[in-house]
Amino acid sequence: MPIKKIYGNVTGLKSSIRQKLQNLYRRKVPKDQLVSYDMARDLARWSYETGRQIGCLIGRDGSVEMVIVGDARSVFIPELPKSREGRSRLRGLRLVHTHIKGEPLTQDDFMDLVFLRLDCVAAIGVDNHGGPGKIYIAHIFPGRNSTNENTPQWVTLPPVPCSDASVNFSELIESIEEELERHRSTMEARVDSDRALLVAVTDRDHTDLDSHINEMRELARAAGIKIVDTVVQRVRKVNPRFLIGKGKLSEIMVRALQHGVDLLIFDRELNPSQVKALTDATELRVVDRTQLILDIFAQRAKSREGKIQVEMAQLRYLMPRLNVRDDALSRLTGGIGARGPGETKLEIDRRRIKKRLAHLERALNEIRKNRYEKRRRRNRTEMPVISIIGYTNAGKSTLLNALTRSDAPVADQYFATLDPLSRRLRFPKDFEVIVTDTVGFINELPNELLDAFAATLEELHDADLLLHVVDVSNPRFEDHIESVRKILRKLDLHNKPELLVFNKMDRLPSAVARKLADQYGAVAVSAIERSTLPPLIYELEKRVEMICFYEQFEQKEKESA
Ligand SMILES: Nc1nc2c(ncn2[C@@H]2O[C@H](COP(=O)(O)OP(=O)(O)OP(=O)(O)O)[C@@H](O)[C@H]2O)c(=O)[nH]1
Ligand SMILES: [Mg+2]
Repeated sequence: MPIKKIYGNVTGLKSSIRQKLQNLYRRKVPKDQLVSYDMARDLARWSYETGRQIGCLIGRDGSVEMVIVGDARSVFIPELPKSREGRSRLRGLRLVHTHIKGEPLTQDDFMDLVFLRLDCVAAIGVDNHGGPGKIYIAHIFPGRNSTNENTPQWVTLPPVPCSDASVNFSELIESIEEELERHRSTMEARVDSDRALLVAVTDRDHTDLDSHINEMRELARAAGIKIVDTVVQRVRKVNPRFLIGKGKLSEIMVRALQHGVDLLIFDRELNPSQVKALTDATELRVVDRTQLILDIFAQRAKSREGKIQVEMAQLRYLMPRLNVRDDALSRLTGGIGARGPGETKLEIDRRRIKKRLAHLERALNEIRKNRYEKRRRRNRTEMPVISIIGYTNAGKSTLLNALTRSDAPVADQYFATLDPLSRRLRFPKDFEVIVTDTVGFINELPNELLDAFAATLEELHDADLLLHVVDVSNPRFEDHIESVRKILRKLDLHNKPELLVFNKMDRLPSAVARKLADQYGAVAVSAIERSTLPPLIYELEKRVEMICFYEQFEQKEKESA
């Protein structure tokens, strides 16, 4: 058997002590004991002699996996190998170490317990004669989920003398695991990767926060992920360098364990070093809001153009993240962001990514050329174009269907539509227009996506009128309008004629809906009730006539000039 190393502060240790420590690797703790009395006695004695803490990491079968020597006040546990059970389970190791002044468990001990996902942590007090005094034991609190933020993270057992430490370890650990399992199985049996903990770092007030969290939940749902719990880090001002304090991190670790999840979703875009720091500290997979949105797009993209654009966005997101260390990156690419069209191609190699991007760019140009041809032909028919735009899930596709009696896919889901779709609409006065549907917008749409979709959205420049659909039943509809307009400004579309449509009026008392519509100069409709559409059709007809009239007028002006 190879000689196992003694870790930590070994300089200056007498060789006789070293030998004894080495021999610990040959010992085995009886299955139902946390630590045998003999071992506790020896650890106490040797700590007394050396003035240093001594610790053992002990496996479930009672064998000593690691012997560590510390200083007078602490032991430092080196990096542990990855655990077989996965990151959402206890590691199957317990730390038993000495406290030479007989002091109770310290904050560092609790942090080791949480961050290393130890079965438990125990401190053996050393008495004035070098004998084993009291033993202090703590384990993770296996309960869960009460939205109550005061849920304890760990449980400390009442200290007892080592000599009559009656804790039955195997029973204790069994009950902890059972408890963890019980809470997990009360949730639908889903694979780990489909469930996640949401982490919100925020300076918002409460009402704002609720809808913000709700939106994150919807985004996760659209990506096929269920948010099982939310941890909120409240800050007065978000500080990118210290996004999350150690205390919050340990809360996150414990909740992840309690829920059996190994995926953290952050409610904002994280920079590469933040992702690295977070994955290093927690060993959990970390996904930010941008990656989540990219993932949804990747899952939804159907057309060749859509797929190319999403892959380009994914690659552009990945590029600046190539500098971080390998394992963090493999967690990153192993994360949900790696699904979809870009999946097999996310090679971790900058040069190849660049080559791939250039290739995609060329393919996209090709498609664009064809599209340009198509557009030119369409422009020749001189049919006016109305483009439906708006926040995601506002009911754009439903309205397109209702107006043009088509059956474009509709879903109560973010980003149901990715590919633009055009249909004809015939007005009562017997002239026709083209109505197009577009990808939905969202607050803080990632730049990578906006860039990638610029080509698709370019069609909006051909529109004679933007039909801005708003879900007026959403309490945050004003923010949504603002987010959409912000994106329009970025796309240089803010000077296009725009007609606001307040949709989903069926969800509000009609007087309220009409009043709001008046206030904003909008037309109130319910896309699922055709009977509410005539005022909108009338207004559209009027606007389009006006626009066409002006165009003809301008044309004549030009000709006569
Ligand atoms: N109650 C009610 N629900 C509506 C109305 N219009 C649309 N919906 C529902 O809202 C959800 C979203 O509708 P979509 O038409 O897919 O919305 P969208 O704006 O195209 O969404 P994305 O393409 O995902 O951006 C669907 O479940 C629709 O049935 C409406 O007037 N009233
Ligand atoms: Mg849609």
